[in-house]
Amino acid sequence: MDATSSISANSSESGSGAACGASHKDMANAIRALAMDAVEAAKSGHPGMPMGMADVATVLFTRFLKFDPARPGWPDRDRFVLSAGHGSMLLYSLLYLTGYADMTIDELRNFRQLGSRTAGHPEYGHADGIETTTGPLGQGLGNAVGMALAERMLAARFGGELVDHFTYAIAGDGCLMEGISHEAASLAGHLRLGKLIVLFDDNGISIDGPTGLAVSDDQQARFAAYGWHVQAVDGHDPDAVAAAIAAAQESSQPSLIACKTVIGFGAPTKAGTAKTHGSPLGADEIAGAREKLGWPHPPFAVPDNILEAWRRAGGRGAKTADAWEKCLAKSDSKTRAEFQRRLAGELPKNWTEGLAKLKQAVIADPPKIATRISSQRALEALVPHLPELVGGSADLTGSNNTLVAGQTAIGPGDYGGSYVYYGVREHAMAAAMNGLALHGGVIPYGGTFLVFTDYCRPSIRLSALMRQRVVYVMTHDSIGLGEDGPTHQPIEHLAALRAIPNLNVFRPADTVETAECWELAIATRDRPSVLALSRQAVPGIRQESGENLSAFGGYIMRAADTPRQVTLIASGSEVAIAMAAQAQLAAEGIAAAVVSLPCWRLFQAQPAHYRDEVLDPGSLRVGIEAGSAFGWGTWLAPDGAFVGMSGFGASAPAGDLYKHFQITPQAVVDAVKARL
Ligand SMILES: Cc1ncc(C[n+]2csc(CCOP(=O)(O)OP(=O)(O)O)c2C)c(N)n1
Ligand SMILES: [Mg+2]
Repeated sequence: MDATSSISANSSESGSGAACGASHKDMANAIRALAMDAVEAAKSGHPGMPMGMADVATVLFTRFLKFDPARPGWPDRDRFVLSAGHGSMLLYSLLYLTGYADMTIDELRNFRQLGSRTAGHPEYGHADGIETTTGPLGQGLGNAVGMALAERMLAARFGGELVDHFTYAIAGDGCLMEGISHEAASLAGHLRLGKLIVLFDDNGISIDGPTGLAVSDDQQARFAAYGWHVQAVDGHDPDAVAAAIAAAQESSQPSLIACKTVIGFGAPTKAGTAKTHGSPLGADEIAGAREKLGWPHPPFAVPDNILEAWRRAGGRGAKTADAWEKCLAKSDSKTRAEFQRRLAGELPKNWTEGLAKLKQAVIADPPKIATRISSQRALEALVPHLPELVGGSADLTGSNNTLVAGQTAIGPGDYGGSYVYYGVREHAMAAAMNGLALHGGVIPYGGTFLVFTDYCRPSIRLSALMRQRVVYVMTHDSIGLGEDGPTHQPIEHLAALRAIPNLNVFRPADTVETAECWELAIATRDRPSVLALSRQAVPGIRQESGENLSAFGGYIMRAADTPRQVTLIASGSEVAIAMAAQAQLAAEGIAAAVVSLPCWRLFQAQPAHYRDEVLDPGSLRVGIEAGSAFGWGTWLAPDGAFVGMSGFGASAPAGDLYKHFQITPQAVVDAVKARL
């Protein structure tokens, strides 16, 4: 079944709208008018981009895009990403015009208002047809690369009958100026993601004015150098745009189509200038645009014949979707069940079996290993059960311990594996992982050093905002990494990550906790997770394997012998220091409990009585973490002590650094004795 070509073949009869008496120009002008009117009504927004790209988008949605507004979740639909998210009214207009039920004209009237589906920038989950949240420029491009990769990997697994679709993205000058676009485009070129087609809104304008103020890149040469198929067209010539998209579909390379457009097309005095970029055009300019475009209709009114033409374009994909559903129904029952399970994001039965065995084995014979190695052990236990796992690392595979037996790498034109060598491209890795997760059918995890979460942070934030199951495997999580020194030693990173809403930040203390945190990261469908893992070896501490205690976020690792005077609260590699301090204090007749706090967010979600039981507000509390104190007041206020870092680290062997910065059992004992 070649769904795409059947749509293209039908396009001339059902896609042009001519049968209903609506021309391409009418249909594109509907987008322009809705964008002008909605921005005017909201008194804010970005009319220029939708007006400029209306022709290109009309060609794409009426002649090429494989979609069915009645089945927005159809797994083999083409994906459309508006990377230039400020042009949100372009997407909202298209969704309304093509007939998505939840995108009503009232939603357009309520553009940018509280509770509307039509937020300032497209928000994933607010309406069907919004495939990803965009706004931070360039991120959408990275998402599109991940979606295109997911498509190829699923096609390799399930075959072209079930998985064979394009990923389209609209990107502006801003997206291409962003650093992330370099990484993402380079990765896509390397992997030869031929079903990725980027429509570049080549209007030569951004907020400050002509792009020539700030950039002289030859964008076409740049993408050609990445190994892309590159074309340039007049973005207001529908046939030229159509010919370019058709040619792009044929290419085995990812495609860039530079569409020369006029920002704010149709605005009589402001078109072609930055004045149309991000503010309402104003009543006079809009009246002039209506005249110039030949659009005499009142605000938010789309004449029946034009709306009908759009709805017919929206109906083009129904037959293909029917055929696809039949194809799925006819596939063998095992393949169908596995495909449906994976696309639904459900986990197979017994997927935790390997982890349970790992926990029992390390409790019986506790290894002294780094938690990054424990993470590798956890992956070894997970990978055989979870074919949907797509691993990777930004050129630190051997350090992040992200590649395990049974995984093979994907490569250019070869997508049968389950591991991605992302190269030194942390930004693109994180954005692509969002795209992989959003596409569905795969669960991405990827690694780098914890300190370089800074290079992933914009995408981590979007994983959290979109509630995507993405697992960030971040090793070398403190001064404990040693000799690489302060550039590589995270200090404020745990605090900064814990500040991101919806994100689960895990810092496990030993192999048992690492297995538990991995289990939570995979089981939690609606959140991304960061696993902060040590470079240096830590002892096995946990002695019970039954319940997943990390799921409580924090728990008593070792109770005090006599009525508790002190509570030592630590995470990760510092739990072992707390244990040693507890023993020293006991020898001096001071009763301390050790609390392991692998995930603050999960602990915060526990009932107050549980938290009080664990932290014992009547006891002296001491926090121990080889990172910034920022945020620790939550657990230590009003008069607890903190043993950790107050500045940058240094270059030296890890043991020397812990002594130098006084993150030692003795320092903990001293802090306790100074306060008791
Ligand atoms: C990462 C990021 N930086 C800055 C912005 C603010 N911003 C929104 S649109 C824009 C200019 C984009 O120019 P272009 O892509 O050419 O859009 P056009 O003006 O052509 O619509 C900027 C700087 C942003 N949204 N994201
Ligand atoms: Mg521009």
